[in-house]
Amino acid sequence: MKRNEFIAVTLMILVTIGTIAAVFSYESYRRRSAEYFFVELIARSPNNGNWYPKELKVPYGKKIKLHIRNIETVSHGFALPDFDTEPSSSEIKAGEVVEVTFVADKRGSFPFMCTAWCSEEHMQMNGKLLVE
Ligand SMILES: [Cu+2]
Repeated sequence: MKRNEFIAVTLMILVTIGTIAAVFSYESYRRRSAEYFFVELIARSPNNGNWYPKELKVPYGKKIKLHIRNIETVSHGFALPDFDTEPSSSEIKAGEVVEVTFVADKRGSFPFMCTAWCSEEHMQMNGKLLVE
């Protein structure tokens, strides 16, 4: 085999192995993130539309990852008292996103609410989590 041929064959083998390795590592990364059911939640004061969506539907038995985005200029908070969330309660500063995880290990309808005094209508800033 000529030297150039040898180099070309070696390169082809390396590229093939590299591609296969990349596909497998991407697959395993994808599977790991699929362990979680992702939910986006937007925090707004009641006079500005309230939580969006106000009813969150999640599948029973799954690990849930909530991304809560505060699109306002005041701080909000989040609590879901019927579940063992991590963290147990959060402050969501103006413009920030926080991540809350928990296992949806109970079926039914459960309240979530704002835990920061954000406006006169603060007490109405609540929503429902539906686990089905
Ligand atoms: Cu609030």
